[in-house]
Formats: sequence, structure tokens, C-alpha cells
Amino acid sequence: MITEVTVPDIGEFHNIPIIEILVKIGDRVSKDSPLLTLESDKATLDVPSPMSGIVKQLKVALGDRVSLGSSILTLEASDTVGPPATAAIAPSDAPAAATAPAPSAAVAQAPATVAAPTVSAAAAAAPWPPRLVAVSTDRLAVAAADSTAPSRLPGGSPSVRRFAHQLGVDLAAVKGSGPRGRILREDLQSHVQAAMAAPRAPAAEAAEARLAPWPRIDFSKFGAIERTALTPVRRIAGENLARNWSLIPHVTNFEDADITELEAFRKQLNLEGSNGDAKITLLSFIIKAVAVLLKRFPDFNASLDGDSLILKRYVNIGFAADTPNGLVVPVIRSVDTKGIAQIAQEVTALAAQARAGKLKLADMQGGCFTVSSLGGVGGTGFTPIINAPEVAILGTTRAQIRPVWSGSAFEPRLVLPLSLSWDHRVIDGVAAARFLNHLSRLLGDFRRVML
Ligand code: CAO
Repeated sequence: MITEVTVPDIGEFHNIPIIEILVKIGDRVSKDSPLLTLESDKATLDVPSPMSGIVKQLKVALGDRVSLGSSILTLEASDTVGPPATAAIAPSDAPAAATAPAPSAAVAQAPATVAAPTVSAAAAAAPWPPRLVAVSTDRLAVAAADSTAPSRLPGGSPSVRRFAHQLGVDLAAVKGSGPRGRILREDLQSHVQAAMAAPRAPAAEAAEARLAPWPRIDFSKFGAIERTALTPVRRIAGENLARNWSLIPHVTNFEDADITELEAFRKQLNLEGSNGDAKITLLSFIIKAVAVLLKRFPDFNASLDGDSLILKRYVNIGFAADTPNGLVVPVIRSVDTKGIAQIAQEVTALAAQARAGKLKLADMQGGCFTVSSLGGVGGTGFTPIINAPEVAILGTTRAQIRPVWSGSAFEPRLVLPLSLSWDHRVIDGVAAARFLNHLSRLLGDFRRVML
């Protein structure tokens, strides 16, 4: 029986190129072995075989662009090589978790769908995997794939890329010995061995960071313990936070904003609001004020790209949202064109989706700057980690009544602590201090937003 294999549901991605074809006509493949590799600008995906069989016809070539339902190849199923195609089809209403393996930062495997004559591609498409979208928290989550993706074809499989990422090896420097120059795991090992064996210049030796190995401790020697797996969101966010903290020269500036009048205004707006309106919290004012500042301080709305700086002419702002599974950063688009009520409504809706694990990848993409508010919880200041490839992040903590000198007396004023972390490769201390100072003044008198 000849079965046509098509591209499965790959979430938000459309028209993405094939960077590797891993089989040829006549190859015998087993169920779940990778057939080809797709690469979007955000992630690399292997398309595994939905069944065992023999490749009869290849319908795509390297570099072709494919989307959901695109025909890839035909497979001949036989009793000797595996079960018939229909047995491999995941029911279209099957839960994603049943068909999709847990995603990772650089690797996401999709069960291929089978468009046999009696099964349409749409009907056969497994709901793959709505959870991936939620797991990919933000640019944080998928950017790991970018850092190891080669700029030219061919590259390595996702697992090889991940391995290279773990080793800190630039794949562009590795010679592949696989078919069509494909980089294999052994190539990486040889590359690392050769690098270790190479004589080092004294200067390089001196500059090298010498890290002690991570402590491996049997904690059970000291008392009862319990081991739990990190959630995918926490694991992926953690990897990206560690990368950002290590690679970006962070500096954090602190400032206070007197929000006594703003708070009165906020309360008034909430009193005037009708039942269906979202509650307006300080966060919406902060996001709006930051949007205004990103226009006035374009270097804060930028990303490093090699030796260039990309300046963005759009203003999308992400906010850190605490969820039971870990931290995610939904993004509000075109904040410069939106009013406070609309921003509050979007914050409320996105935060609810985040907590329910229902954010889509698109909800977390395209951010220019992130606001991390711990105001609902407490604290007097913290050093937020920049959400690469952004270049700055604002942290806010709980506003408190403090005695402020008015020039003639101490007055009780509501003071909001602000913490701004910035990338010293792009921003200088004076610019950061000015940015924070302006922010403090905007929040101190929100009419300044209109100037
Ligand atoms: N000062 C004083 N009170 C504040 C405040 C501040 N800076 N910010 C918020 N509040 C108040 C709100 O007005 C609200 O008060 P009421 O319950 O009386 O109405 C309360 O604190 C709770 O606010 P909230 O947290 O529900 O709403 P928010 O709009 O301020 O924040 C969200 C929404 C999604 C950002 C928040 O719930 C959240 O997840 N914060 C955590 C972000 C985080 O984890 N940051 C750390 C990242 S680094 O690891």
C-alpha cells in the first residue's frame, strides 16, 4: 500500500524551508525516524515518519518551502517493515500529549500525518502540539535554536544542534562528514577534541574563564529529599535566563517615582469603570509610559545584530507573568497607539491566558522591551535579567507611602521603586539614568505622556 506523507500541523509556522532531507528513494525507514528537517526563523523541527516503510517517491527538494499538508514523499508499507499506514495515524481528536513528545528549546518533533486516499490531510492532522506554543514562552524559549543554527545549508539535526549548543560550539566552524556535509555527533566530538588538543596562546589561556564544575551532592545524606522534574516552561526559561545573564553585561539603575497623583487617578478610573471593564493596575500606566520613552530613547528599542544595531520603529512591550508552570512574557503590540483602558484589558486577558497555559507563540513574539512587575507582591528593588535580544528591562516593586521632603516639610507620598537593567554594550549609564529619570517624571505627572 502506497501512502502519502504530508507535513503535520506545525503550529504557527507557514511556508518554511526544508534544510535537510534525511532519506532517499529506496530507503527503509522505521516509524518515528526523521524524514526531513524544517527550519523557521525561530525553531528547527524534524518531521518523523508516521510509519515503517520504504521510500518510493520524494516530492520535495532541499530548500523547498512547505506548510501544513504539503506532500513530502510516499511510503510503501509492507508487512515486513511495519504496520499499515492507518495504524500510524493519530486520531485527530487525540490529546496532543499523546502524540507529541515534550518539546525542547531547539528540538520539536512533530508526528507526521498520513494523507492516505481515504484520509484527508486536514482530518489526519494531529493537533500538534498546542502545548509547544505555550512552552515556547517567548523569544527566550526558542532563541536557543537561533544561536546554534548554521547560516548555510546543510547543518546538523536538531539533536546535534542542541549538543553543539550545550558544548558551546559554533556549528559553522564544524566540518560535517555525513551525507551532503551533514554534521554528525561524531563530527562535533572530533571538533571539540581537536580544539582541546590544539596548543593555546598564553593570552588565550589567561583570558579563559575557569569555572569549577557544578557541585554534585547527595543531599539525601543530610536529610529527606524529594526530586521533581522542572516544567518545560521553567527549564526553557531557565536556559535562556542563564544565557542572557552570562552573555549580556548587565547594569541596573534604581529610581523612585512619586505616584501619589497617578494612584488617585487610577482609583478614580476604576470607580468610573463599568462592570465589563478590566481593572486598571499601575502596570498599564507603566507600560504606556515606557512606550512613550522608547520613542524618545530609540537605543532602548533596539537589538544587537553582530556589529549592527537594529532600531525598531514599532513599540511592542512584554510583561513578565507568573504562572503555575513558570515565568512567561506575553507581548502587547503597538502600545504607542493604545490607551490605558485597552492596555489594561490586554494585560488582563493575556495574564489569564498565561496562567491557563493557553498563550500562543505569537502572543510572546515581537517584544521590544519587557516590564517585570512585582508590585502586587512586594519588595523594594531587584535586578531583572534582560530578555534577549532586547537591551533593557524595567522592574517595579511595591509602591509605599514614604516621607518626602517638599522643600519645607516632609509629606507622605506614595513612592514606586523602579529598577532598570540595561545592556552596557548598547546603552551607557548616562542614557540609562536619563531614561529612568524621564520615566519617574512621566509617572509623577502623567500629563507629560502627551508632550
Ligand atoms: N505597588 C502597589 N500595589 C501594586 C503594584 C505596585 N507597584 N502593582 C500592583 N499592585 C496591586 C494591584 O493594584 C492589585 O491590587 P488590588 O488587588 O487591591 O486591586 C494587586 O497589587 C495585585 O496586582 P496584580 O499582580 O494582580 O496585577 P498587575 O497588573 O500589577 O500584574 C501580572 C499582573 C500578570 C504582571 C502579575 O500578576 C504577575 O504575574 N507579576 C509577577 C511578574 C514576575 O514574576 N516578575 C518577576 C520576573 S523576574 O523573575
